[in-house]
Amino acid sequence: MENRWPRVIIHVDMDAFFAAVEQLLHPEWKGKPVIVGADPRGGRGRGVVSTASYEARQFGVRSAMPISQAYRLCPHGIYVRPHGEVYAQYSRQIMQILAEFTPRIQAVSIDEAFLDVTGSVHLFGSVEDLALEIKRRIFQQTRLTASIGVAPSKSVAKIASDFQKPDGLTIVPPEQVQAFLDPLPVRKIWGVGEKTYQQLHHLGIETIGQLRQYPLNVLQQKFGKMGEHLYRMARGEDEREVELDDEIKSVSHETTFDVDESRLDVLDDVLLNLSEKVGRRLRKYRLKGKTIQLKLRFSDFSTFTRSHTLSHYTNLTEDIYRVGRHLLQEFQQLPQPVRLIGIGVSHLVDESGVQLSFWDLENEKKLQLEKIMDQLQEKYGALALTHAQTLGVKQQRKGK
Ligand code: TTP
Ligand code: MG
Repeated sequence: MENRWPRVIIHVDMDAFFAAVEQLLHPEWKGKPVIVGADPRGGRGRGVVSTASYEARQFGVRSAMPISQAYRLCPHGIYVRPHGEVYAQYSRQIMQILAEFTPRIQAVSIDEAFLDVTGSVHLFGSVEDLALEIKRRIFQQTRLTASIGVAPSKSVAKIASDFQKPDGLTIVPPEQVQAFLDPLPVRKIWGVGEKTYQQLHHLGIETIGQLRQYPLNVLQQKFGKMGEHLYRMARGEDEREVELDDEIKSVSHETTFDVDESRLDVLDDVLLNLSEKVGRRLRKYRLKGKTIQLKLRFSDFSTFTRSHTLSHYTNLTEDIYRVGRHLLQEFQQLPQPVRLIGIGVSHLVDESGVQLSFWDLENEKKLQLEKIMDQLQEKYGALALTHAQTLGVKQQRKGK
C-alpha cells in the first residue's frame, strides 16, 4: 500500500521549543504563559520575543514581537531570558533520536529537521506507525512534544508539520496533496514573504487553490523568476532532496582495543566484524556507498586514514572488507601497536537511485543473500549464524 509513495519525507518541528524547555526545567510553569526573550523591564524593555508558550500565544504574543508589546498583551506572563546552551543540548539529543530512524536527515534549525524515510518505512510497518514512533521516542526521552508533517516532498511536509500544532501529526499521501494545499492561504508557501503576498493579494489570490488556476506563463510574466516557483509550489511539486548532514554522509563503525594490538591477523578479524556491521547498516537503510575508508589510531594517538574509491556503489560486506583489508596491508609495517581501528563507507546514494550497471546485475544475487542473512541475524542473534560468504573470503586469505 505504501508503494504509492514515491518518496516519504518527514518534517519534524518542536512545539514552542525554548519555552517548552523552560517549562520542563521549571515544572511550576507548566500550563502558564511563558515568554522567552529580552527583559521586559516593566514594559519599557527593548528587544524582542524569541518564543512564547502556547498559553502566552492565546494573548497574542508571538516570536519577533517587541518585548514591550508582549508585556502590554500579557503583563502577568512569566518572562525568561534565553538559555541557548541548554536548548542546544536538547536539540542535539533530539537530532540523535531522529537519526535512529534514518541516516538521511537534515537539521534545518535548532528545533527542526527533514528526514527522508523512504527506505525505513518497511522497518516500522506503515508511514503512520513510523511517524507515531518518532513522536513517542522524542516524548519518552525528552518529555517534549514535536509536530510532524509527512508528505512526498519537503515543501508539503513542512506545511503539514505546521498544520495541527502543537503535538500534531499530519500525513499527506501523494493523491491528497492537491486537496490539502488548495484551501490554504498563499502565505503558507515557502518563499512567499510580505512583498510577494501583497502582489498576490492585488490579483485577488488568497488561497493556493486560486493560485493554481493561473497558467505558468502568466505567473512568469507577473512574478519573473518567482513565477515558476509559485506555479510548482501550488502543485506541491518540489524535487529538492533531503541534504545529508556532514557527519552522516558516511556510515562507519570503530573499535578501541583494551590492550593495544599489533597482530595483523587479529586486526584483520576485527576489520571483518566491523565491515559486517557497516554493511548491515547500509542495507538496513537501503543505501550504497563508493568510498571506503580505513582509520587507524596508534599507541601515541597519532591517527591515519586511508581511503579507496570503487568504480561502483556497494553495500556488500564482502566489498567493504576486501577494500579495508587492502588498505590495512598498506600499513605493512605497523609503526606502533594499534589503539583503534575503524572502517566507514561514504559517497552514499539511494539504493534504488543507483542506475543499474552491469556490475549491479551481477551482484544482485549476492545482495539478496546478504539481505536474507541480515534478517536471520536480527531474528536469531549475531552468533547463531556464520556468514558463509565472508567466511569464504577469509578462508581464501588464510589459504594464501
Ligand atoms: P520555531 O520553530 O519557529 O518556533 P517554536 O518552536 O517556538 O514554536 P512552534 O510550536 O510554532 O514551532 O522556532 C524554534 C525556536 O527558535 C524558538 O523556540 C525560539 C527560536 N526563535 C527565535 O529566537 N526567534 C524567532 O523569531 C523565531 C521564529 C524562533
Ligand atoms: Mg518549533
